[in-house]
Amino acid sequence: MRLSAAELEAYWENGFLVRRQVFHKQEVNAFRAAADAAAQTAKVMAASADARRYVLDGNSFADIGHSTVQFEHHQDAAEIRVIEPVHELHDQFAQLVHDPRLVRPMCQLVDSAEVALWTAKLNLKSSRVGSGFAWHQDTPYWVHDCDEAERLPNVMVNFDDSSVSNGCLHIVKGSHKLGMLPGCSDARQLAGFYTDPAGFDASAQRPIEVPSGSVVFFHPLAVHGSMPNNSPRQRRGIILTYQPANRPTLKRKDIVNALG
Ligand SMILES: O=C(O)CCC(=O)C(=O)O
Repeated sequence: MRLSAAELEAYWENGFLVRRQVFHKQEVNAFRAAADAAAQTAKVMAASADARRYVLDGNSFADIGHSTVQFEHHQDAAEIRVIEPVHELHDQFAQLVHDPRLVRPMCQLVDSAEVALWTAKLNLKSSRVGSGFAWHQDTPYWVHDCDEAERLPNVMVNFDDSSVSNGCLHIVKGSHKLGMLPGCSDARQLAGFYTDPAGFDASAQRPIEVPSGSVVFFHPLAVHGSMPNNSPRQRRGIILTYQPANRPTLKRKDIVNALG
């Protein structure tokens, strides 16, 4: 389960590393069912009296306690795009946080004997109406909550076969070496969170086209994003982010040490 020397070298050189079909068909089916159940729960939460609904750049969000639910980007969208954090919404995801297939490599990437969860995002991308995500790095989102934002590697577990046609993740190879890049400065409310395309070479982007059950580890400074899903196929996945053990999570501020 540990990353080989060649895999580690590839991660540090490229800013990402793919391992194909780490999770078996049955496990993937359970993740899909959990994703659909979590989306139903999130819809109920977002419609509850406790939810604070708001719109940013024309897109709908709801904050319920320490959870944020983001809806798809078309007018009056009912489909959910992102739930963060999601590990508390379904046992399947609560257990996945501790899976040694993720945790052992993460200990190497965090450079710590033990790791804790930083955050867990369910990224859904519905068929036909699934929205893209503009180029960004993760560190600008996290730098105010963590003193070591460069020590927060991600792993995305793909629940569906992912390709350019259903809006797979794209990562700009080598971009993690550029440090924290300037954000955009246009009129969008969230412009500053999107990386200014002048700061990196978009031609170095690599689409992460993988079969379901595959995982991609990627650096928090790696510029990444995705295209819309105009296909008839969903693209569901979870992105788990880890940190050294005994540190609090991004949103709830509890400590979720990984047991794996
Ligand atoms: O699901 C996507 O479109 C990309 C997700 C992503 O880049 C992120 O959550 O940081």
